[in-house]
Amino acid sequence: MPDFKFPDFPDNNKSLLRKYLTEDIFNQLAGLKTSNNFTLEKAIKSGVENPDSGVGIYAGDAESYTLFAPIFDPIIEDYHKFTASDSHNSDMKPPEAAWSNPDKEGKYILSTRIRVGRNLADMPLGPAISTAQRNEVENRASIALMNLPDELKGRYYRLSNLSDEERQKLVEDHFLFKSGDRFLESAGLNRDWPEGRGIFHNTDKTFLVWVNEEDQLRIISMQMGGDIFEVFSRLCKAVDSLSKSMSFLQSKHLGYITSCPTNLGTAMRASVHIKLPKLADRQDLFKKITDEHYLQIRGIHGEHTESAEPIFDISNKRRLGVTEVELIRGLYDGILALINKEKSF
Ligand code: ADP
Ligand code: CIR
Repeated sequence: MPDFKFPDFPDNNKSLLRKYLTEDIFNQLAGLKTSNNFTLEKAIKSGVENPDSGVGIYAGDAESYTLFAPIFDPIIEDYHKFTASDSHNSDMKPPEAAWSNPDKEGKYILSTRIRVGRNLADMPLGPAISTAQRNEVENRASIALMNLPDELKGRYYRLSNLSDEERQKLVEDHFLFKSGDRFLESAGLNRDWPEGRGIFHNTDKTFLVWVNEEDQLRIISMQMGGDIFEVFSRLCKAVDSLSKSMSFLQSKHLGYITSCPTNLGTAMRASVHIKLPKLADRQDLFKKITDEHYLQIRGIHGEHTESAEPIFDISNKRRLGVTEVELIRGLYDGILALINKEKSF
């Protein structure tokens, strides 16, 4: 590790990594290694190589979050408003009474998607996984996915067996992850690409599972329109079924453990693609409402993309210290506030 020095962050680096990595913390952690040989150098490579990172750090295993706690803890607290003494609870039981669609006339919400990330309890996370372990994850996932009930039934497609056209079409239609993400590349998450990666989906593509991208499993429920309750109910059913045949990495304090600290806890991102032409011209108001409801605005082609049309991806920003049901409720209320404001112009 002789060349590993305190990073020379450029001024335009606004990441949480830069905000919290002091020389003291660096010197304290630089020589440490987890049992999977994961180091601080590997953890911060993405944030150092990509100055436009918002966060800039990844974990190689559950132990990374404790061994490197002096840097992970303040980042987790800043992002999720969750302190080292807080606790996390999960609630994936859809409430008895269904919530109504926040956009009953179908004028604003184009589609709804909810995903959760999961990793296997007995494996390192993607940044520290070996080729053989990653292939073993794919093997176990494809077997578990063969036994799903009813509308969840579908087929697993290995990324290496898809033609470029098939892959591209799935990406453009918002069903599949893109290839070559530079943040994941620096984090070691693209090693051996496309080996061990793939996508499962049912016939209607309302239930999908990504295998071995940023997390070992991304379990996804999505459909056109704004029926958030139906999308959430399908996701809960799928996660429940998969939990019977796979054991997921979790801790009492951090909930489900993921490679990126922004996904800890519920590992859930619930989003709508929503058309808001008037609010698009009032960025100050738009941001005020999303901030009040702890929501994030992304472009509609996924993270780190811009929206050319006035259509936005609006999702819950926090994932830790709040239950899944509470996050869905928060998204619902925030969407309602955005639609009401849009109607008021
Ligand atoms: P993730 O949610 O998995 O963290 P991204 O922001 O990269 O990651 O989004 C992944 C894909 O999901 C992208 O193709 C994006 O367009 C699509 N997507 C996200 N939200 C929705 C939605 N509400 N409706 C349709 N597609 C969506
Ligand atoms: C970054 O730091 O920007 C990337 N590593 C992704 C971080 C996770 N996403 C997010 O906060 N929206």
